[in-house]
Amino acid sequence: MAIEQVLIPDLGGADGVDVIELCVAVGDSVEIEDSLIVVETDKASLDVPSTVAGIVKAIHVAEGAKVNEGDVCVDIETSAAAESAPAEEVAVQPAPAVAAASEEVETAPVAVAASSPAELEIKVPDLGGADGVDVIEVCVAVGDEVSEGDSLIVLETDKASMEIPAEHSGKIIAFSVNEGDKVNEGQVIGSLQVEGAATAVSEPAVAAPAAASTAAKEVRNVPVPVAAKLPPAATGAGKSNRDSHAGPAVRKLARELGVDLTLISPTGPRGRILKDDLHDFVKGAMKQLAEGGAASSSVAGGATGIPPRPTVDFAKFGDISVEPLSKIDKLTALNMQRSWLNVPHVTQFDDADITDLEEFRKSLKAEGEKRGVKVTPVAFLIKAVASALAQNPKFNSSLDAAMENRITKGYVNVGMAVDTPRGLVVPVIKDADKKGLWEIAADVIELSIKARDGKLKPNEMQGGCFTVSSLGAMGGTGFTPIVNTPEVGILGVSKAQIKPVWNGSEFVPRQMLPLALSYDHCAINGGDAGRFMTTIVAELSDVRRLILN
Ligand code: CAO
Repeated sequence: MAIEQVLIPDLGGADGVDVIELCVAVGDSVEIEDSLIVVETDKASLDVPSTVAGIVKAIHVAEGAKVNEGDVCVDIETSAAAESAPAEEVAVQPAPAVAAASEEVETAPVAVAASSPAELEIKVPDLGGADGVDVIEVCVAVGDEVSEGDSLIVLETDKASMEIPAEHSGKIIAFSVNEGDKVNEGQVIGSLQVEGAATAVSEPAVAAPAAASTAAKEVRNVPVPVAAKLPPAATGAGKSNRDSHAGPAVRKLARELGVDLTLISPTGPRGRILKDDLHDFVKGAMKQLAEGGAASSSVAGGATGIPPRPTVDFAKFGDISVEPLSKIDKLTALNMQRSWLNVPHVTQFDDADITDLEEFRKSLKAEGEKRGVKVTPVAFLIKAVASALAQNPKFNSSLDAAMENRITKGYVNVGMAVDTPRGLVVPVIKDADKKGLWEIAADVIELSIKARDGKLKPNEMQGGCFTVSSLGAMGGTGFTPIVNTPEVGILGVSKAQIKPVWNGSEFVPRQMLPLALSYDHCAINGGDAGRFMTTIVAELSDVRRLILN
């Protein structure tokens, strides 16, 4: 039997990336390049493809878990081996059956087959060092029958939420935590009566995928992420969110959108609610609103009185084609809407005289060809913005979500909006204040090529402090960009034009670059913005000063 392990690929240095979707289940046949799981950073989602064809034998990650490069993702029995075994034989088996089947017996934890009911303590698993973690949802009550993998409670730290699954199937006979309690690793939170099931007592009560117990010994040695394991299908009419089966990412989004999960029809494997289900539900609710129906009380937006987008039957007027939005487009839409609704935007305008800068830029052409780097206007813009951020730290800050603290960053990372066939992405030029013009120009080229080729790594899109959005190559005299929250400002750049400028005694032709600075008026006042914009204009208008920075 040949079992191949598919590992989490290079994530470009990103750590603790969220698993947002499992695309396969144990027993599924997969081909090379089939998506196994989907991971998501705050900027992008990436499919982890299978590197071999065969049958999924074990899944070592769970939706909501955090993974790192090199983590074991899925075990696949390669096609040759799979052909000799019917599908049923690769399905998950109870631990004792597997324990009897192979040499892994020797290394497996002690498994005790209980023929009469056994009482097991339910313990809080390894919480990755976090103490006093909030219980945000209790999913079971005394008397409930649970299956292995069903969610018992949902915990939330300031970084992530995680579901704690049942280690075994059985009946809850005691349960001692309530919503709002705080729990610690190892804390006993209840008891489970287990009938005639194996009680693998040597394993900690960690959210290990069920399939792990059926596979090779390496599986047991894999560090198990402290995170969610999704439960099997929901049954019966849901009365509260606890009865809904959804991963932490989906639950978090539902909380943010104010959506009651019990009202959503799941389409995921084993009845899981996917992010798409949530989006479809919100769209449906908005449509209902548009059609004059009662606003769904489960959608917070419905209660805010924001008029929904109209639903129009465009086909009535001629041929139409309908294409689903790309994942990037959907993420952008969500981010833009969140920013638009949460952030009081103010946009202020100015023109920078870039006549000297352009002359200087052209003079760099020959050297640029030698170095293999073209210095475009965006490189100068990033340099000017980085310098202005260093001089005006308020623009290099974010407010926390509760708007009680300002977090000022000691680094200056500038995001650059790049228009790609897949949608808008914003790679980040790190430590832009410490880089020279050539280095920034090289970063601009490298990151925009990667962006267009869909090759950006998550960490290349993270950590931005401020964004530059240049539509200069496309034309236009001005636009009002939307702040990439929680950043507090964004600079929109339009096409430079020769304009007559009064120099005190006559009009002279100067090349003027239109700039639009949008800012979050919760974090930035007009005076701050005026100073910041003046700094940028001064930097761009005096190229000697700019390149000395
Ligand atoms: N005014 C006049 N000309 C400009 C200009 C400006 N403000 N900015 C760039 N140009 C010129 C460049 O000089 C270049 O001309 P030459 O080849 O003759 O030198 C040409 O336009 C093309 O520039 P470019 O696009 O290759 O390079 P860039 O550094 O200016 O921009 C990038 C790089 C990645 C920012 C840009 O290609 C891009 O994707 N812009 C779109 C960003 C976007 O979509 N913003 C909206 C976000 S909100 O929806």
